[in-house]
Amino acid sequence: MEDTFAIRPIAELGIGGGDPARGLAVAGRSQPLFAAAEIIARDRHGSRRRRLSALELRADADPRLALLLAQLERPRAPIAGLSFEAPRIMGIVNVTPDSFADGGRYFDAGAAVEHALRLEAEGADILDVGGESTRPGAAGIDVEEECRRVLPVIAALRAQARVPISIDTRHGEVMRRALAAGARLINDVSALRHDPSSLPTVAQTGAPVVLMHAQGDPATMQNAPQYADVVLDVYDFFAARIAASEAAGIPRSRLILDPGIGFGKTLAHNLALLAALSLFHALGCVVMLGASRKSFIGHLTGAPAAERLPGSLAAALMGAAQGVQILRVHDVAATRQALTVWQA
Ligand code: HH2
Repeated sequence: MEDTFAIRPIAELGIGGGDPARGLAVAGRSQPLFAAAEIIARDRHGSRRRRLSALELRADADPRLALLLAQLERPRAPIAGLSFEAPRIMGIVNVTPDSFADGGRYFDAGAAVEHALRLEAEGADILDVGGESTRPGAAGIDVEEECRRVLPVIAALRAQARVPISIDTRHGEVMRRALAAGARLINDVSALRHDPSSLPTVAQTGAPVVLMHAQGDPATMQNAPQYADVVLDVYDFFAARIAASEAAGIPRSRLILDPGIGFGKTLAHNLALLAALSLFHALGCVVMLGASRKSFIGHLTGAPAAERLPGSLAAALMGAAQGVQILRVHDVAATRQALTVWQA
């Protein structure tokens, strides 16, 4: 196992109440500000944690801390024309017959476009179009069928929507054709590992990409997922995928990291990740969270997918309070309202 060295901003100074000079500002933003950080070091003997105040962290002579601190605080470059002073909302457009929360409702291209335009009107900053369900147990689909589903929707949205469109796919061929049709951003739940052509495709096209963590394939990923320490294992996974992306010619400034809630994770794994989202900022990328209507809310509350809006909003605000820059959600209007109140 490679050694892990990480810093997790903790102790939020409070909305509007912090003195920027005394706090840690994630990606150059004034909200949220953190008073301290947990320094985590893991090697084959185990992990050690200690706490430093923001002032102690700045004064520490360890060059590894200085590097992580610089990556934590550096403002993120805009992606697909979007800046990140405040959390952005990605609205989900599933052009699938079988998605877990809304399968079949927007399978028709016209219905999908209408739905996407409604999400834009409700305040979505990005529209994420997907043609393949990656819910637990889902079987993969043929690339031609995936293109038949998503390309007409992307082409129509390119003409009618003002916000950037992202393509949710694991396939290099779909990425290439979706970008040609007007998509600006790639969202890959396999972090460019599922299809060997995806890494070179993203490198050549210059598109920004979401690298999502998943353990295993959708068909089998919920069969007893295991981690040594889920939070640190996901952190190490991101570090490795960032290195692979940079080696292929994709700069860090074009990468978005998503811990992949529900993808090869138990309830305890999902909750541990939700509680530690701020850890991922020191990798120097935009961080994204997709918790909307997911099973962990059902496991905690018993609510079916259609009745998980309150839990989804709570999870979105947990993300916002930890500096997450993009929230991937089904319920855009409600999330926008929650964020407006959180930010006020
Ligand atoms: N979750 C899903 C699909 N794509 N992409 C990212 N980056 N993060 C996520 O958490 C994520 C994702 C699953 O949700 P959904 O699209 O609603 O369902 P399905 O995969 O069944 O279409």
